[in-house]
Amino acid sequence: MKTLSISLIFLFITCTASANDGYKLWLQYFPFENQAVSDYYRDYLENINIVGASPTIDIIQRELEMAASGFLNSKVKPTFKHTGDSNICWIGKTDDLPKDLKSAFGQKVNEIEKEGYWLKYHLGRVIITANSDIGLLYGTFAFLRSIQSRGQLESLDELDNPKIERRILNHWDNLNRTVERGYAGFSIWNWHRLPRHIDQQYHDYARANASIGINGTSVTNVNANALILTPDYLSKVKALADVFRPYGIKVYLTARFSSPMEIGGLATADPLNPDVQQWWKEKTKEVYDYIPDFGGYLVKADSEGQPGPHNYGRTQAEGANLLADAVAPFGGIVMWRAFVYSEKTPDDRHKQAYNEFKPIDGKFRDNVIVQVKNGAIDFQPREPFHPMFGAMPETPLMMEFQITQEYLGHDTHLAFLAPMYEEVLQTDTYVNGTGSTVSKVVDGTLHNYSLTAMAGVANIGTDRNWTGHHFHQANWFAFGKFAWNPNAKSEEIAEEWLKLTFTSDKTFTEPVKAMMLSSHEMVVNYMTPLDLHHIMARSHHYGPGPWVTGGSRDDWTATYYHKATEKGVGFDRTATGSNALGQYAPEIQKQWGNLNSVPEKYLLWFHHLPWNHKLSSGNTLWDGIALHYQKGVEETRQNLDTWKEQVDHVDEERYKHVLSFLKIQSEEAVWWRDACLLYFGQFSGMPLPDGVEKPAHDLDYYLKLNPKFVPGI
Ligand code: BDP
Repeated sequence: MKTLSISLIFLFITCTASANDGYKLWLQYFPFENQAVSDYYRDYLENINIVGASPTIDIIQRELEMAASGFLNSKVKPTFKHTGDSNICWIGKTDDLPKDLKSAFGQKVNEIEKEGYWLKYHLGRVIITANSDIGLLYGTFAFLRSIQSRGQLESLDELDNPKIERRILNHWDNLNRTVERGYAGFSIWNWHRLPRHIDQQYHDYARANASIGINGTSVTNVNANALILTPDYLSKVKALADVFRPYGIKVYLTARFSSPMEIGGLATADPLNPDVQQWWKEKTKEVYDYIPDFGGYLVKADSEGQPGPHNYGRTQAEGANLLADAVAPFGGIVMWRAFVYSEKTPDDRHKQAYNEFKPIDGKFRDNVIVQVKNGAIDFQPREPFHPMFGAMPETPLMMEFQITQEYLGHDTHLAFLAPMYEEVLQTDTYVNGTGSTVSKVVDGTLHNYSLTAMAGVANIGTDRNWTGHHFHQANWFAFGKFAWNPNAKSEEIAEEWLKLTFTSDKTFTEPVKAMMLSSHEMVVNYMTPLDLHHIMARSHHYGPGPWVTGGSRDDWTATYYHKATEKGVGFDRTATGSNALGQYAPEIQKQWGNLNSVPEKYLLWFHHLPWNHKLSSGNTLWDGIALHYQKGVEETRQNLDTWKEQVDHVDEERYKHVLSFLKIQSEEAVWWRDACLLYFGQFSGMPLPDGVEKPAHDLDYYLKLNPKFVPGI
């Protein structure tokens, strides 16, 4: 048996010199770095037996061909057999397992679920088995990942099932191809050319998603346009669905609640009106005529100007059930967003969704799942988990993460979001006693939800590398990993992504992984330390705007959230304030409500404190804030140094691209620090502590900065 000398391979650098625009994402399949490595894997890539025939099996075969030609740097195609069991790489469904494997594998194959797979080394052979073609595709990608990261094949024994049933990207893409909160160019959906032109990118998109287990995509903005439900557009959506199907990806659409009026000619969209109900039933049947496996509707209602059941004095459940009844005969679902808050700001925005949804827990149809953002405000750099998680035992809840960086510096600021996702998922809600983590709510185990799902607001656009910043590919990748397994670990994700995308060389992966893992906290440091929040510039949210006040809505201003005065700063959400804290379990109320036990990372989210309040470090609150800003700035500089040290490990194109973005980030961290400290300093009246650099300009300078045409709105 051949074994791989791992130590050997780290001596070699895989991806220097040649240009790489990043289009291939984490599916680079770099050539093997030397003969020994090539000899070790070659047989497994060249002699493959795939049992079965289907469009998905064809995709598996193509993927293996691509991988082999990449790894082996040759045009020689692997030999595929579709019968027999002689080859050393065997891919086939559990029912087709050859006798010897069946008896060797025994009962364990029964642990493989619908979309799961088992990747196993057995007596010199690599076996990929599953119960569905999609499971085989996932297993094939797992196999290729293990080769890409130069794993030992002998130790392969990966039986993996997704813990969440629906793993969905949400595109906030408009029909005119702008992307709301999108910073990587325009929408990749070219509606004008569809359905007659099918761009190769649609296949590449599906392939990338399938490689990380994503099995759904909602292709249109939640601020929905009813036109998407007209025949013209449905034929375009059908064309996309046809491309995505063999990759195991279902299409979902956002439904505008007022569609019956806008495209149906009705006078009302009241969910209890029989004509409205009939309209949705017929419209939905039409959708299924185009797309027989259509996933269902995603709805933003009664929020930020979107129409909804409130317009008719109905509840969110009545609104959701209207659509749920329409999709039910076809097996569809409704993802009803909980991002509902009033135009009138009657109460702390933090409390509004919970107050609206909690009383209607259990009132939704079985095929409705309520889609809840990770936090109660809006995708801030750090938010405590949304109090709805754990509070709705009778209604399936799904997680909505934002992958695109609306509030985290847009595409030029490196922020690896996995630690942020992990932090939320691993927080204990305490609703069913200790250990009731958010992840257990979302994977359905805590309340036995029959439906489980996770959504990620995509960061994908027409930029050649898909995501603007090369490192933000890692956030798409990480989302896929958490959707598959909400207990995934950021560190493993970062390491795997780096190996697949750049190189397995530890002199590269170790420092760069450390840079990634600390990058989210770094952004929190220079933007919103100690959980200040929503202090970004108005509307486009690019750059600092702690001074934003007035205008159409109070809860879209910074002053509403930080409440800075000479007396102090922060939002009192304890019982003496808005008591949003009261929406959490008693254990959390006790811990987060008490200044001695509240984690400092949530301090100003829940407490309004005087500037001279003593932090655990012994610093005053003012000094603490200032030092965090300074630390964030220093970390961006450190990252520049770390990256410069990688010059020999990365192809020139990506090296320079990342370097230039890191420079922008470092400059903008200074902008954030100086603008915020000058602004808050007016209230604290305290000097900057030692170690914090003096701002280069006065506050007026920052107030007047007014970047034009910021993307994403
Ligand atoms: C906010 C965005 C806005 C979205 C909204 C939503 O600013 O563009 O439409 O969330 O999630 O984060 O519906």
